[in-house]
Amino acid sequence: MAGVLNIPPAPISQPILRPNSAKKYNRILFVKSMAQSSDSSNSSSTSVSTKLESSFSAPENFKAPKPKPFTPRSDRIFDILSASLALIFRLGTGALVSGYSASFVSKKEVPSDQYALGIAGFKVKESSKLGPRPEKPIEIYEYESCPFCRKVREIVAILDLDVLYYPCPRNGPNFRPKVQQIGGKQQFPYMVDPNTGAAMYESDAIIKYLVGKYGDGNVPLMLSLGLFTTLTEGFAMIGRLGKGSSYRPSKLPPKPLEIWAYEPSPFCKVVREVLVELELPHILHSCARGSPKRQALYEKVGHFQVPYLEDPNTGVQMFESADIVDYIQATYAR
Ligand SMILES: N[C@@H](CCC(=O)N[C@@H](CS)C(=O)NCC(=O)O)C(=O)O
Repeated sequence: MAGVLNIPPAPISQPILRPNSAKKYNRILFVKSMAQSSDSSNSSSTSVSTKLESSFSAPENFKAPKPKPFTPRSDRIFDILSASLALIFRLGTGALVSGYSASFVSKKEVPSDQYALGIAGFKVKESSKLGPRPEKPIEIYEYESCPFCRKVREIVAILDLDVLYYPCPRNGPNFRPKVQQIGGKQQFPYMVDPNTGAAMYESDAIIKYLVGKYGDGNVPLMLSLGLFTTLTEGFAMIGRLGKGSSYRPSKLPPKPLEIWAYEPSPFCKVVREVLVELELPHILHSCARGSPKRQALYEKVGHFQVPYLEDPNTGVQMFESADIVDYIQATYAR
């Protein structure tokens, strides 16, 4: 049985500035967020209808695999190597959260209920200095192989934000029209902050907004180099040959999937690609090095490794990138 979610045209609640003029942080559009706008009584004939399937279950005989840190599945080694190229072109931008610091301590100094990466008989104790935390996830409309979208995903990792991503692959039938409807044009990335009502296009404007609200106000160097930033973001994607950019028919679930991940991890990249191609909305709990969410996940499931997926539509919870990709395809691809 299919349900229909009518997304009403976003009521404009505050001063409007043209979306393409949102170059400056203080020149922003205010719209009601998608997450807030579930009241379909507002909908009009111009609203975008998103068809949702109502019942999903895990594939037959599904069994969650055991986590195997830093080990690609043997048939996916090339995928992981090609996704790792980005780390070189972007000098690891997004791998560490704001104010990251680390110290090596002996294994005995870290209690067993505390997350710490083990290296060569030592443990790495990591910490961060994060800005104010948003109450609700930031909403971002974007797609994987767009260099401007990647810039925004890197700042999301650095600021350690949780984001509700609405994938907008080429020919995607659902969220591209939605951006057109709420922002006025199909341009990506497009961000809505349901905490403030701010909404804007333009990667640099989004980055400036996010560091101002949820960081220390400073744009990291690797994100502030203009053409150099854009070019290296483009080169970062060469290895993946356009993966995560074009729509593949899918069944949309009623609830967003939840994933613990961070932008530069090659293991996380391959999962994001399939989420985007199948246009599956997902809440990404960003977990770059130094993120306090690493400890939170460790406490929640007794282990830390990313990617980690929780699917509220089927109850599946799992580690292991290659198996997560197989699971998502088996459950949601048409
Ligand atoms: N076999 C796993 C490997 C995943 C993995 O090793 N992820 C790294 C991040 S790139 C991790 O979580 N390492 C543990 C840590 O950082 O503490 C997969 O394919 O998902």
